[in-house]
Amino acid sequence: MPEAWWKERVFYQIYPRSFQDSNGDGIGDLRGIISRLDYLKSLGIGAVWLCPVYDSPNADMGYDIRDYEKIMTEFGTMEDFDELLRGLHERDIKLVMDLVVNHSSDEHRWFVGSRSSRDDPYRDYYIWRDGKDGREPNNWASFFTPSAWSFDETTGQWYLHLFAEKQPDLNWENPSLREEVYAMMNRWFDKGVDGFRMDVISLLAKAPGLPDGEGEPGAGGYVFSSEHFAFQPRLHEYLREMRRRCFDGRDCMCVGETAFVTTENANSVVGDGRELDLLFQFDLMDVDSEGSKWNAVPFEPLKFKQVMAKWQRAIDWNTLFLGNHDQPRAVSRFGEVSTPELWKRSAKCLAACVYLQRGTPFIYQGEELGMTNAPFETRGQLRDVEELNLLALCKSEAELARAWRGIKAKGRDNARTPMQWSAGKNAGFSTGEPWIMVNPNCSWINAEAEERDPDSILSFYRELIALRNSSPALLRGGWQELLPEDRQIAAYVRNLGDEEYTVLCNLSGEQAGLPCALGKFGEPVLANMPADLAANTLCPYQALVLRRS
Ligand code: TEU
Ligand code: CA
Repeated sequence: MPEAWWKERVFYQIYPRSFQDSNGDGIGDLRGIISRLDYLKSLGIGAVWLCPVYDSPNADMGYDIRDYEKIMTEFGTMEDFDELLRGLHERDIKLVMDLVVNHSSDEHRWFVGSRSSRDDPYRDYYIWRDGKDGREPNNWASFFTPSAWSFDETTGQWYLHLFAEKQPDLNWENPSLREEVYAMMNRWFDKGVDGFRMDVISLLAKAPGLPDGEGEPGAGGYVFSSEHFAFQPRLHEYLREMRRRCFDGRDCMCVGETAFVTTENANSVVGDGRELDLLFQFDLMDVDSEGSKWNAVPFEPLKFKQVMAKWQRAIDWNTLFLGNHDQPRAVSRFGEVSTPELWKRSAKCLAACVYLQRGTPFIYQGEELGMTNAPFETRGQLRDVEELNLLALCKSEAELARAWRGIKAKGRDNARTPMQWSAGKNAGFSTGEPWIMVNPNCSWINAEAEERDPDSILSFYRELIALRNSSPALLRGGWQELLPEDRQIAAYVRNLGDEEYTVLCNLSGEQAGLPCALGKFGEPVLANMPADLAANTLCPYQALVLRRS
């Protein structure tokens, strides 16, 4: 019996602004995606996660929605959207929309009304509070600004924004607000979309009374108080209501971006299918930083595989990903880019290691090409509000140098440089001036070149996805770890019935020993380099998948 479709398909995440420009304005758009539908099909993926395409002033690149039911002008029209949806469905590719309902844009009509007067019918769609002794209502810091509060002169109160000032938090305690969100979601479902990726869904409920955080004060003395706004009790009530009102009775799916999820609370939102179907956890994204994301620490294979194993054991069905639009490029942070050979081999090794586990793979655009971090040097090249706000806080050369080290290693713009289609002008992304710098290495890292190379990362991703799609054991089999203590090799077995696969990945840059010859694990079915089955070692970044039945 096939499982739910979202368990049987590989997802591909599209950041539309940087995927393909069709009209030469330097900004990716829906018609650009339409022109690449056959490329998407050629990957073997079965679903697309489309980052926000709704009308937005782009304070946070579309994660600040001004109208939930209008397409962002620079991305195209609703007719373009309908054509894209048809084009995907004709190719048996599902479409999952990114939806941001923890906050809206401050230019949304709800907030324009809400801030106009304390008696406005939309006042209570947002979180307004009186200040305390002339200061913010509490000491909360935001993800993007020192304080999570901004004062509004017109009505003399503060409003909450866990992200940028232009992203006021919606008040989910208000049933009218919730009703409006559900109605909007159902209208998108009625148009034929197949599901939603729910942005920072774990933050919808805030602690009653909005108490001060007790943690370490950060910039400006404010305290990042996620213990008061993540996984709060009423979250489950909202998610269950949303499931009943929007998802029940439809062949659809809901994947939540569950910031601050842990292996302890994960099953409270995905355990019984009454809330989310899938969740994104970020423990793997945090293995190369300590405390703040900006404090990069060396990548350690053992830590990486321990996090993967912890999550394979913690919940029955994981999402499997190496990056997204908020993360630096995987091969630059977890692989090796010092030589073309190691760049190619390590990118393939990471993919085999992560995507053959038990769960649903989510590939981020350009990852299948081995796209790398970009050589940002100046503030003028940056576009991300998170990076720009970080620089704005720096008060000394030393702080600036530290911030730049963080931005170069972990900045979100690294994942947002244009898709590298060819070695031509602007990497074939646009005939106009792109909205953000094109990575100069598009001269050799590009789809056109990799299409022609059977040994390319692109070719490997196609083989990997085809192998997964063809194998019940890889699609829905069990998972058992091998060599748990090994500091270099990630190894696990996937089995179902009499079909068994062993995945062996040397995540390190050194030779690694095995307890037995490779051939003992079966017949090789996927490899990122020639393998000597009599050997009991793996070369640096060597990956090998063997099948026994
Ligand atoms: O991300 C939320 C989130 O947790 C990330 O912003 C992450 O904390 C940060 O980038 C790491 O430093 C979602 C969206 O994916 C992101 O693009 C938005 O900026 C954010 O929510 C606000 O909507
Ligand atoms: Ca365009």
